[in-house]
Amino acid sequence: MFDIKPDFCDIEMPDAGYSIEDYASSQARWCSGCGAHTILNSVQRLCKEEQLPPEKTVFVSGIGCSSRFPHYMKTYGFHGLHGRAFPVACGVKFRRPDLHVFVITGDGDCCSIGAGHWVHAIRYNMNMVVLLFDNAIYGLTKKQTSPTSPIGTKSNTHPEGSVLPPINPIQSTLGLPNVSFVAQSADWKPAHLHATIQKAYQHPGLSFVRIVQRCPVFMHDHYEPTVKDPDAITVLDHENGIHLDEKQLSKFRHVVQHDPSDLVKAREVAELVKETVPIGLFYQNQANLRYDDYGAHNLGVSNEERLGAINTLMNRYAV
Ligand SMILES: Cc1ncc(C[n+]2csc(CCOP(=O)(O)OP(=O)(O)O)c2C)c(N)n1
Ligand code: SF4
Repeated sequence: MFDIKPDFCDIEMPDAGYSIEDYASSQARWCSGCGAHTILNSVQRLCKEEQLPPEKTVFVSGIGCSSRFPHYMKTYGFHGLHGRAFPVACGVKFRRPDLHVFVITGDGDCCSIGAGHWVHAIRYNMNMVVLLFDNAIYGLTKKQTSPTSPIGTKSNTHPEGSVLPPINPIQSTLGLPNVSFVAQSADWKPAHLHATIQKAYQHPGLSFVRIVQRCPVFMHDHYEPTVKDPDAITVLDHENGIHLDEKQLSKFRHVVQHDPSDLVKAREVAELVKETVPIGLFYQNQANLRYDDYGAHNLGVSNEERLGAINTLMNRYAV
């Protein structure tokens, strides 16, 4: 007999202050040198800085190397089906707007099999942080062409080199209705990456962050020149953008001013990717409608009624 008590989500935790150890779970099993390690460190740091209660924080992923992320967090997590992180995360957020929701997805997971969900999650603009780990390849399944693989990428599905132009996830997201936050960073620029994740967390709505992520095992030749070339990156700077101090900013050779309230300009800047990798905040609009706000105001269903419905449903399967 299922009888979930209404107070199950009101657990009082001691106010001791959370440390990194309160968020770090088992040792990450990604390859040595994989860019995902830096992203994990940055997210754990953010959780500590923001003192996110682990029992009020959930990481939702699909399938892929990147999607193993929830296993390495001592929070709630949902390692779902390939391409299905977004609908799960939207369901969680809609029913539990009090939770801090993060989506971890790969370029195959988000831009291929999950592309339909990606489009609608952006449009629903629920308050969550989406981190797209873009290594431009299917890593877990050992090197198939992904929708973001550059033309000519030799892979197990295209031994002679891929033939189609890749999707630019930044440009595609900027083209969607109700888009409210789009940023890009690179795993080998940890200060910028962390400032980007902080800014994304503070945004009220869906923050879409594409992280250019090294896969040294299957895409070594693709990333190595970019990582080593000081001219390969252009920083988008603005007082309302991603904040870097003077010292951090001085480490970049190419810095351009970009006002993140200008959507048309943001789409132009996203094209820069052909010459360099632009990192920074492309676009932010805090005024867009959020479907989780709409839900909270319009559902009119109490916690007790919801739990009663869950208990009734579960009892159908209890013996
Ligand atoms: C429905 C379904 N289709 C295909 C697969 C096989 N599969 C598992 S991971 C993956 C690709 C992962 O690539 P990406 O999302 O880029 O993540 P990465 O491993 O590179 O982090 C595929 C095709 C699957 N598990 N489920
Ligand atoms: S295969 Fe690539 S993406 Fe996957 S863990 Fe190894 S380095 Fe990372």
